[in-house]
Amino acid sequence: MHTLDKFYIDGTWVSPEGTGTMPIKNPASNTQIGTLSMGSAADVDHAVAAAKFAFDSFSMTTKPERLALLRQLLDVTRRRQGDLAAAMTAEMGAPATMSFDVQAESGIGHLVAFIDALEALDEEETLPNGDILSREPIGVVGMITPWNWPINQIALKVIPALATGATCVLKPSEHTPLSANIYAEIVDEAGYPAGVFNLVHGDGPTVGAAITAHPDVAMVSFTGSTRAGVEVSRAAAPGIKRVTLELGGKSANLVFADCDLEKRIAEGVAECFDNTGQSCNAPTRMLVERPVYEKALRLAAMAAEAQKVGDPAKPGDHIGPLFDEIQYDRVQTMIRKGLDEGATLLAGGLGKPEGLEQGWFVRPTIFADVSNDMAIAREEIFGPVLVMIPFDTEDEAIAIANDTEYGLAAYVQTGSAERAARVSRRLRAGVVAINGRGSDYGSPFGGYKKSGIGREGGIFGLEDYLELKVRPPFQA
Ligand code: TXE
Repeated sequence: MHTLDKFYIDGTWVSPEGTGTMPIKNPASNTQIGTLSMGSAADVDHAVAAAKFAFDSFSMTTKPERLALLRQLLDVTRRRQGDLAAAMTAEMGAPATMSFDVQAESGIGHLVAFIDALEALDEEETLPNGDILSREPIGVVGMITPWNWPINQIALKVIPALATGATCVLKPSEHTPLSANIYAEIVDEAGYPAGVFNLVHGDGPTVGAAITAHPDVAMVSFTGSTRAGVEVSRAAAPGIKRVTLELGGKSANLVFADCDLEKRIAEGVAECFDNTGQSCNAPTRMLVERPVYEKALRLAAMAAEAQKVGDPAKPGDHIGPLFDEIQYDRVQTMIRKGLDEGATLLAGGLGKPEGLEQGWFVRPTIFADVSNDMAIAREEIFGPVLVMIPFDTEDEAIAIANDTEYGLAAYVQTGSAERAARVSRRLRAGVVAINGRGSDYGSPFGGYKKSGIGREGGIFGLEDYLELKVRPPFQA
């Protein structure tokens, strides 16, 4: 049993002012594995005061000093990769192998890319007009992260603050506090000055809202639902804070007849089911060119059949459960909607897979003959549910792909380099993957339209945390 009854504030673990608690649950067994103390606005005040005080000196550190600290952070993160992975498996059901190789590894991959980006960043330069431009850390940054990629999201927010000389208050998802606590231990061991990084646990309406509205918080970086993203934007507006948002998606995967169909369909299905479908950039709408549509349905059904679901504590390439009962109910409701809307069920369906009745496991599901105006094609389901839609022309495929309120990612499968470039240019999405290859650590991640504001990762991720200042060249 884990008892998380301390917050990391001002370089030390302190008892919270808040008095509430919440169970920490394992989604595979639906059993309680710990208890989390929930913070209050007073805890946020304490953490922000520490971050504000620390900003005075941390913002004046040199790039070599910050690079040295980041390299220490890298050493400790590498050493604790297994602990991070085990925590995420326990608290949100990421399968052991994937949790280590991808979920926990993201804390290392992003860090290496941020070190490269900081090395390349010009903190001061002379503009063509002779004025001097400097890039300075923005101040205290409030960070609110979700439960689906816990360390990935924490890394994308905390590291650019540490890299630029900003200070921060992190509120991780109340559902994934174990990995967040380990991350705080990592930052502590790396030797950051007190107050540079602070961790306050709690729920969105209490702690999240207090961070967002706090007058001494200069910027809020949020990842989560579009609903909460709107609330964060509203609450931050009176303080004229900078707000970056990474929200939902309903990303299209455009499959053209000239691609390696067997491979691309199998991979497209697996990518949609990865992390049990709980990824903002999951390719959840597969658009298939009509002449190969029937064959694609057969291949997709085979891929769904081959998708193993199982105990996340065991190594292997299976997927685990959804992360909690609310998410399970949401996914069941959407599958029911798909059936009611008249889509053809190609694989999976309602209920739990056989033998996995205890946890929040779902059946990997595919709907065929979907039209893009059905709810299952428009709403983010956040479970292993794929919809397949046929198209006749390239123009039609692009129109369907862009006919969504989101714009995070898009996927293109084609044997033609010209088509890949032509189609990518017309897709209204921040990240385009081609033939199974996505972008690497250090590339900007973020979306168009209701998928968000700003970009995370690498040099563009650093820029979000910087203010620009100009002054003339000195003349006596
Ligand atoms: O998210 P919430 P939920 C989507 C996905 C999922 C749905 C709901 O479709 O099914 O959102 O998930 C904090 N002020 N995504 O309800 O509530 C909250 O405490 C400040 C996509 O779990 O948005 C947590 O730390 N903060 C997404 C974080 O927001 C608030 C990842 C996310 O929780 C707040 C997660 C408020 N008013 C869900 N309300 C992605 N982009 O990948 C909540 N929070």
